[in-house]
Amino acid sequence: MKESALQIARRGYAPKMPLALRSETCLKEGTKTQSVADQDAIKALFPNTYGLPVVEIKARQDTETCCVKKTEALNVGVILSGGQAPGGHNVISGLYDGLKRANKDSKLYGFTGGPSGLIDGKYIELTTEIIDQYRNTGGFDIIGSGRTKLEETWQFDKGIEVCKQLGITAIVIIGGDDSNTNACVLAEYYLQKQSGIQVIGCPKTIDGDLKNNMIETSFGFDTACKVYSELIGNIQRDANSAKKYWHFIRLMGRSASHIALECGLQTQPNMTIISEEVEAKQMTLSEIVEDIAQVVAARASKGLNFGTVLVPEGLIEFIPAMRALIQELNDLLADGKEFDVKGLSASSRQLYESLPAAIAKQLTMDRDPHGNVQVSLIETEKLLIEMVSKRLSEMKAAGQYSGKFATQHHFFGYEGRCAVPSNFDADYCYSLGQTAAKLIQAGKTGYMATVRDLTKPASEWTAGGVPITMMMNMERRNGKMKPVIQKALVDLQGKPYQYLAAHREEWALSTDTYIFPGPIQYYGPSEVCDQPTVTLRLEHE
Ligand code: FBP
Repeated sequence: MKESALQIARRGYAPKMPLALRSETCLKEGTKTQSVADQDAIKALFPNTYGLPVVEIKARQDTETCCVKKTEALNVGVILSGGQAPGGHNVISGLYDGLKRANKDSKLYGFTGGPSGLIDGKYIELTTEIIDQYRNTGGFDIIGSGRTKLEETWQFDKGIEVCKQLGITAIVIIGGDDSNTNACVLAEYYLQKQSGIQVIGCPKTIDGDLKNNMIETSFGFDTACKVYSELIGNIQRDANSAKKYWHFIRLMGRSASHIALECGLQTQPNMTIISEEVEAKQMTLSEIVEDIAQVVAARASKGLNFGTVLVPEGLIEFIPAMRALIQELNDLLADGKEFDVKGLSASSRQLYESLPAAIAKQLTMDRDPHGNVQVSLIETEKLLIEMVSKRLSEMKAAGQYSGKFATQHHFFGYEGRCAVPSNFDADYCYSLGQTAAKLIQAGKTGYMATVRDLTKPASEWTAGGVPITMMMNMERRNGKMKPVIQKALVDLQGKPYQYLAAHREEWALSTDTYIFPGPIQYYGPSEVCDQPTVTLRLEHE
């Protein structure tokens, strides 16, 4: 197969790693942990994995005995779960290298097509030849991914059977909040059954919503945001040149607005809608439309009939009345039930019937396997264009607006999910894989691999593990209360949002505040190639 020059060059890139992971290591255990909320309920559901200590991987001092216990050859299985995120291949290559370094006879099996590979016994053995082809590449195509949920006892038992056949004693699940929740359920069950199979999770998702005090960012967020920001910057150059279009750009991120916020900070568009703010202010759809129309009119009064608006994919679910409607629809459509509008409450039905037909239809389409509405299929940017256009016509009739409103709409999501990982993601992911190998060697289960201090040079990053139960709370899913990892929404008190809010008015009306980040750079000065996201930098200031 013919490869691009960059593909060939990236194969030779040696990811940077924390110093502690390069030497013989020791695991330092912290104090016992608690779940973030609903402690009694989570403890009762996870009697074996609740309360474990946070662990940190340290370079072993001469006087210490090594506490990474397992030195024998290990057979390990790895699963990619959920949406693609740049860097997944590096988690796998880091894991492979870590296992092989500990014992060259260790084997890594990749379950293919996502979590269903474990249940169906579909796998490939990952050899050096295979791994080498995928180092520092984007995508999940090395073994494929899927959204099957691992949550039923028969699936877990099937997993034990498959692992026994292959001599597998540890599974690494690379996934988002839902997949890591399932990893924890699996770890608990395997301990209860004394199956001898450890389960370790790795924090993946471009959405950036798997983060907390212990997880600074999920992998893939950095690269995806840089790709989208390059595109937004290019559009802003075009808008500045042609001066004739308003561009409405919807950005992926199923629920939280971290991607929109990060891209807003990287490119400084005229407007960035943040769903969490909409919810906090209890805004209606009409109020959002009014805000946009006012900015369009204000720019028009200065002769600027162009601009950019960033719209987070998850917006619709953060408008309180829409959220109530979607919740009712989720419950009504749970378990593949037929949709009947009569099942909605009076207020939700009224709202549902007032929506443009295309949007109403998009709201009732198939749920994902976790019961969530597939927001990536809802074209909010078009809905907003339609409603803003209508509002501007009213304003024109009332003599409050006299500009032109020609529009373009865009949706950036898939463009970034499989991009060649930035140096940050390549390094971070490789380190996560190495960390997972260390946790397995130390006999840990029910942990998520962590790499922290990410705004420092990679050599100073710290690695370790955090008990997954620590990140959990109880939430309503598919009409039932379930233990899940708490999703991190944009913190309205946090520095990244505060920075955006402080500059909002200036960016709305200006012609010279756009930033044009350009494409991701892989080779060159560190300040061009190795910078983490603006979000991380502001959070660590
Ligand atoms: P994960 O949470 O599984 O990482 O997926 C994130 C995401 O890219 C969302 O931003 C998006 O809404 C969704 O996946 C789309 O998924 P799909 O391509 O399966 O429809």
